[in-house]
Amino acid sequence: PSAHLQTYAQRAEKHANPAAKALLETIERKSSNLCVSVDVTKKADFLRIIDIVGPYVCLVKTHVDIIEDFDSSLIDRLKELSAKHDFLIFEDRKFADIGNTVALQYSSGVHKIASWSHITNAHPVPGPGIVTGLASVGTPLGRGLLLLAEMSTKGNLATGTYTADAVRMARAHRDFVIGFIAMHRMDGIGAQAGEAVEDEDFLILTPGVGLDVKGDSMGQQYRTPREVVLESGCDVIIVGRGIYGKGSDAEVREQAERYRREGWVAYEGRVSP
Ligand code: 5FU
Repeated sequence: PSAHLQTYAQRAEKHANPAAKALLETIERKSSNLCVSVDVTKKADFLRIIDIVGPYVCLVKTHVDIIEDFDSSLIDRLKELSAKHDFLIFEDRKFADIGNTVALQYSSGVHKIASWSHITNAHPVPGPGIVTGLASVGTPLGRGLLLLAEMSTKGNLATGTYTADAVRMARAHRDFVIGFIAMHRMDGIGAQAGEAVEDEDFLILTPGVGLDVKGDSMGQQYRTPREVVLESGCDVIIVGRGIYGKGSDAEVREQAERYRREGWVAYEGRVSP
């Protein structure tokens, strides 16, 4: 059967990339396909929210460049929380430059992303050199890359042949590119006639997930976990303001539990209808 009709555990066995395998195993172990995006600007808030949602997530997504009081101790604490609560880390860096530059941005600077982030992502717009550049840093460390094949926002340009070309770029780098940021499954998209792609299993991580509102004032569009996981076949739901934007710690915990449950019920409905 198509990969998304198999269990996360079955799929984990077939992945060679260490980050993809670890993510699938974590999802299975914690019964959670929830990734929380912690888009806050203060170190203390960032760590507090992660400590609250940690038990309910497989993955924590970061934008470390928005943290005003960033320093290397933040990364030490983040790694401690990752071990304490058993989740992986995804820096949503959206690299978009030439291979040589992204290799430096990934390994160096203030953030040294490759040294702590299991997964990161890149726009395919510069062409395959962006993957080669990031792989030169990430592959020796056992990291995984997602390509942005689609986006969640109104009017975005990642559609049609652009999306198909992103999938083809990923197929040429199967050891390092573990999947996509996308709104639905990419199975067979962009394949040449006779190209054997039936067994491919790219992970689909999907932002733009919310249960209470349809969007924001800047083009974000939300779908429910059911629409994303059951109807569109995506693997991980990414939720930001729907969880961390809810006020009290108790409410944040409650929303994390709620999205974990909704995401998991949708997955169960998919693999055993
Ligand atoms: F690639 C994308 C995309 O297409 N849409 C997104 O929303 C990434 N995102 C990220 O997911 C965005 O940068 C936020 O960090 C997060 C969504 O946050 P929200 O608060 O759930 O809207």
